[in-house]
Amino acid sequence: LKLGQAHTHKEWNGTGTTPHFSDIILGRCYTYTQIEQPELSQKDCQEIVKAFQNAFLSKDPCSSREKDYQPLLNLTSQTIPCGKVVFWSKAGELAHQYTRVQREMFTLEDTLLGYMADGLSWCGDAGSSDMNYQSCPHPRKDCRNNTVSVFWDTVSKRFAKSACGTVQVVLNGSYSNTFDKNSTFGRVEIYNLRPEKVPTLQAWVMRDLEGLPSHTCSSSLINDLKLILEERKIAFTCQDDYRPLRLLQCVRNPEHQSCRSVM
Ligand code: N1C
Repeated sequence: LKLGQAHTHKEWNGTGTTPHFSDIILGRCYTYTQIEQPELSQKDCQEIVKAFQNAFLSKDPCSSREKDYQPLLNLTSQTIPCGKVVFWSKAGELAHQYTRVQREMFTLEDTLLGYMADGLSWCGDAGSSDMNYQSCPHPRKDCRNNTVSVFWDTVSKRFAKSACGTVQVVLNGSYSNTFDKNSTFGRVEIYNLRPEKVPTLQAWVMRDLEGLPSHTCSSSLINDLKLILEERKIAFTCQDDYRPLRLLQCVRNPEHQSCRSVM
C-alpha cells in the first residue's frame, strides 16, 4: 500500500476508468436528450447514470454479464427508423463522418447509449464501491468478459436486433481482416439481425486513399460474410469504394490521385 493512498485496486493491463467518467456520461446524456434528439427529452439522465454505475460498481470487472446492463438498457430504449442503420468494422471514423453528414442515418454511437459511452473506459472492483481509475482489464491480456467489452457486445446486440429495413456496413478494405469473424460486427451484429425485418445488408468495402494491397468485394473473406447472411435469409450486396464515402475521404485529401477522377 503506497503511502497516502487510502486503499489500492487490483492492477490490470488496460486503461483505467476515464477521469470524470460519471460527469462525462451525465453531460453527454443531457446533450443527447435535450439538444441532439429532443424527442428523448423525457429520459431521466440522473437515473440512467445511476443504472450505468450500478452495472459495474462493487463487481469483479472480469465477470461482467449482459444482465448487469439490463436496467441501463431498459432506461435507454430508442426507436431507429427503418433503413437508417449503419454498422462498421475497423472503419469507425469514416462511418461516423458519414452519419454526421447524413443526419438521418445512425451508427450505434448516434444512439443515446453509444453516444454516452463512446471512447470511454470504466471498471470497478469487487472489494470497493469506487471506480478504478488506475487500470481496467485488457480484453486480451486480462479477460474477455470485462465491463467494457460486455457493454459493447450487449448494446451492439440490441442495436442489431432492433434494426429494420436495409442495413449498411462500412468495412475497411485496407485492413487484413476486412471481415473479421471475431469482431463485434462479425460475432454479434450479423447473427442478431432479424431476417423478417431486415431484407438486405449492403456492404461498402472502402480502401484508404493510401491503400496498400487490400480486400475487395471479390475477396473470399467477403464471400464468407455473404454466405453467413444468405444462410440467415438476408440478401447481401457489396460495393467497393462507395462514392458517397469516397467523397468524404477526398474532402480530407482533395489532391490525391484517386480524388481527381471521382467527380
Ligand atoms: O468489433 P467491431 O469493430 O466490428 O465493432 C463495431 C461494430 C459497429 O457496427 C458498432 O455497432 O460494433 C458496434 N460497436 C461500437 O459501436 C463501438 N464503439 C466503440 C462495437 N464496438 C465499439 N467500440 C469500441 O471499439 C469497443 O471497445 C470495441 O472493442 C472496439 C471495436 O472496434 P472494431 O474492432 O473496429
